[in-house]
Amino acid sequence: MLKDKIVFITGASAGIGTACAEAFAREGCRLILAARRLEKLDTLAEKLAADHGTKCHTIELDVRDRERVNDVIENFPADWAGIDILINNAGLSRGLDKVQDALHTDWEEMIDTNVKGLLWVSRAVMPGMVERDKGHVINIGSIAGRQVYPGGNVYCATKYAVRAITQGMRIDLLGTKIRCSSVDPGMVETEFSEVRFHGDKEKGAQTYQNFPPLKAEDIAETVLFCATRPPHVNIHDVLIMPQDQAAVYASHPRGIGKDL
Ligand code: NDP
Ligand code: 8X3
Repeated sequence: MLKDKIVFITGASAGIGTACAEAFAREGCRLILAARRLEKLDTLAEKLAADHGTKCHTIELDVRDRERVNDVIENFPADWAGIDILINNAGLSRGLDKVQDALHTDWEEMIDTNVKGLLWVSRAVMPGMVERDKGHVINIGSIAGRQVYPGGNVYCATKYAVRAITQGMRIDLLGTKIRCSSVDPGMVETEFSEVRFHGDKEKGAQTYQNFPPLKAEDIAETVLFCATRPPHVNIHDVLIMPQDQAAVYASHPRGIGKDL
């Protein structure tokens, strides 16, 4: 069903983005892989080529840089221009501080990446989808876009924004054949927490010690599910949580190594 489809994944150098690349590569897709760490993308592209014969186009891209986003997308080689699926995954959290204590630079980074970056990429890709009257935009939201938790303030605000933007996209695309979905995970073990704590690996790892978190592959499978429904079906959103996480800050402390 997805053979030879062109899938553009932002934030493909780690975590959920990498897992999505692997999932769509297994389906025979061609992949545009974007992130700031080009060497990671190139290594991933080599692995996917060896494992599945996947054709990849890798791009060093900071989604916050609107001019570069436009330039890159306008100038894709002709055989990469017809993007079928856009996975807006690039995103991050910074800090877990109270509003009265937080760093404004953390706020700017989150808003510029999670909200404005998603918009810049979507604005550049969606006109081509509308012209071709086909495509699927899949935004990675979060449980944090549905519930606010202590210290989550601005990160949660960005994910509430993603939820609003996804709903807005669906309304704006009404009458076209373009689908728009969001996949909203609870806690997933990736580089996310290390990034949240500004590179503190130990503190990042502690986040995942209380109960078995989701794996990036769980999210990739869910994204793939959204992308493989028949054309008359649009999955609006999927909330996916670890079994031991009933709400964003209500979890069962099962303990380390105690798998379900
Ligand atoms: P990771 O930190 O493992 O991966 C984040 C990815 O985003 C990396 O590939 C990173 O690449 C990329 N990225 C960050 N900033 C930019 C930027 N300015 N331009 C381009 N790429 C960027 O985290 P996850 O895989 O967990 O996060 C992916 C998405 O999932 C995010 O939107 C996150 O908010 C969301 N999410 C995560 C959850 C979790 O618990 N982990 C739960 C719910 C949602 P590079 O640094 O190379 O640019
Ligand atoms: C990431 C999940 O719970 O850390 O979006 O906000 S959480």
